Amino acid sequence: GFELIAQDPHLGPLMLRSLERVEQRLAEAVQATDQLANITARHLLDAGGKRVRPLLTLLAAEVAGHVTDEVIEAAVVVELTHLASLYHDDVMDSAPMRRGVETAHTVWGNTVAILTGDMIFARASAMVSALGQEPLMIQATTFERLVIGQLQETTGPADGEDPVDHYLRVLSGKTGSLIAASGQYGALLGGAPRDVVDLMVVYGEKVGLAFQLADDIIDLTGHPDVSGKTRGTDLREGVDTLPVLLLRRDAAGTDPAAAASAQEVLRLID
Ligand code: GRG
Repeated sequence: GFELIAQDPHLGPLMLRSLERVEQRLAEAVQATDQLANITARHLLDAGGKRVRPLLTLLAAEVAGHVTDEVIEAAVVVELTHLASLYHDDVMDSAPMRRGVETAHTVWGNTVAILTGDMIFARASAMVSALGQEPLMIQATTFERLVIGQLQETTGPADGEDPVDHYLRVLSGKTGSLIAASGQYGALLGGAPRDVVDLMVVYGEKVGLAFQLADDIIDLTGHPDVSGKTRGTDLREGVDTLPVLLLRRDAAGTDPAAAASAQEVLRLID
C-alpha cells in the first residue's frame, strides 16, 4: 500500500511533504516544561512507528478535497492519541519492547509511563479543541471507545458470548475506533460531504480489523528485528487473539483432521 502511494506522481510527493510537516508538529507537541517529561514523551516518538493513522487522515483529506493546515493538525492529533495509548498499553501488558526500544515503564517505571501517556493525551485534546466542535466530539467518542475496548479485553467475554465475537468487539474499540477517527478527521476537515465522512467509520472498522489481525499474527510469528517487539507477548499475558481462538474452535470441532492439527499447535502454545 505504502509503495503504491509513494509511486503516484501526485499523491507520493504530497504525502511525503505532508508527513514531514506532521513530524515537525509532533516533535513540537511533545515538548514539555518538565525536564523528565521532555525525555519520556519523546522516547517512543523518536523510536519510529509507521504513522499509518496520520497517513490515513491525509489521504482521506486529499481524496475529499485538500490537505489544509487543519488537516495536518488532525493528523498530529491521531498520532498523539495513538502514542498516548501505547504508553498505557505497554504498562498494562508489561511489554518489554516497543518500536525496537525498551518500553517507557521498563526504563522509568509504571508511574512515569502512565503520566507521560496522560500528558501526551492532554496535548492531543488541546490541539483538537482548536479544530472545532465536531472534531472534539469525534475525539471524545474515540477516547471512550479505546478505553472500553481495552477494558473489555481485560474482562473477557460476557456470559454466553462467543469468544470470536468478543474478540471482534474488543478490536473494534481498541483499534478500529482510532483508525475510523483518522479517516473521519481527514474527510471532515478536507471538505467531504456528510455521507463520505460517515462512511469513514465503516471503512476504518474494516482497516482496523485487517490491521489488528496482522498485528496479532506478528505477535505470534514476527521476528523481533523486523517487528521491534518481543514475540509472544499476547500468549504470555494470556490474551487469546483471533489465530489462537480459531485454533481452539477447530480443536473442539467436528472435523477430526482439523482438530488433530489444531490440538498439536495448541500443545506448543498452552
Ligand atoms: C490514554 C488514549 C489513551 C488510551 C487508554 C491503553 C488504551 C486505553 C488503549 C489501548 C489501545 C491500543 C494500544 C491498541 C493497539 C492498537 C495497535 C494495533 C497498535 C499497533 O499499531 P501500529 O502497528 O504501531 O500502527 P506503530 O508503532 O507503527 O505506530
